[in-house]
Amino acid sequence: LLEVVTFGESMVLFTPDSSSLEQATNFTKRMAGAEGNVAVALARLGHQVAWISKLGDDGFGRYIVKTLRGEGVDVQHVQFDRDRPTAVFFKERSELYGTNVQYYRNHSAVSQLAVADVPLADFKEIGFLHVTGITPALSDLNRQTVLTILQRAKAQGIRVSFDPNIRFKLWSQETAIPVLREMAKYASVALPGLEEGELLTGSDKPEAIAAWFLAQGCELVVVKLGSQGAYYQTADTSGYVDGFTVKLVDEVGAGDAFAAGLLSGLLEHVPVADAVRRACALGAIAVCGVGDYESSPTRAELTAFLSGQTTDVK
Ligand code: KDG
Repeated sequence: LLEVVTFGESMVLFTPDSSSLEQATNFTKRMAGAEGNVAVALARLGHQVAWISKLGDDGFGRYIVKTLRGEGVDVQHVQFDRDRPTAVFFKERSELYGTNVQYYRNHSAVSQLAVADVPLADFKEIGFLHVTGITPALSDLNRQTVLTILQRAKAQGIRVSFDPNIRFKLWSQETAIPVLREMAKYASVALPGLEEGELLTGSDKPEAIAAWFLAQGCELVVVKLGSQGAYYQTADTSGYVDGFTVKLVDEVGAGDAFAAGLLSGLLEHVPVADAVRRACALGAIAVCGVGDYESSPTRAELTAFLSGQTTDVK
């Protein structure tokens, strides 16, 4: 039985083998995309998860679908578009200037994803529908699709988890903020980062950010505080969970791993603080390796990490 359904865009990611896009001659091909990352992280922990999207009917699209299927993600609702390509993007990371991404995703296949492509009626029994604020930024149709799907999910009693994932390279602040605030009204679980929370609520205090989301109708708000951990709040309980100390290699994808860890804990009905700790652990593990999803742990690796054991074979 499916536990989580998510939809959005996955892309081919090229990372230059040397530091900058300008200097690079060789690139490594990978897969990336927020919702797909969440799906892989959940599948690696043993959860049943489906990812829905449109991809180009091209080699990159087949690579993405094979990669996700290989990870155990249900891709039966993925469609291929003959006329529009799979999106690609490039990521350069410099010690001095941090990470910079360059997208080539305008008019990609997913921009045509419509309400009918996400058959909610088939998913009545799921634990969560996971959405991010990236999808409504991709096209006007995608914006309508996301908002309509969220309205229908709420009407059908499907719990929605919402990661704002604000990407100002995709849309302006003036356009993004009202749409993301609207999305918050349909969410059961919201996962803003601290800066995102500030943009959406006007406060930089985790408690006030959480209170705003609860007032929109969310049941659980988890404000991500990076290496500091996270703050969570529900109607009955709240608290801070410490982060884990790890060596940062590549921070992109940490929020997606965090979301997967939280959903995993909630699906297993562990106490909220333990679900948030699992989320922090997945986020910490994700930043230790290159790539968005590659270092996401299996269940055994997560257990070892949480108990402080190493997995060295002697
Ligand atoms: O969360 C990671 C994503 O940001 C990355 O995989 C690319 O989906 C992506 C996006 O739109 O930035």
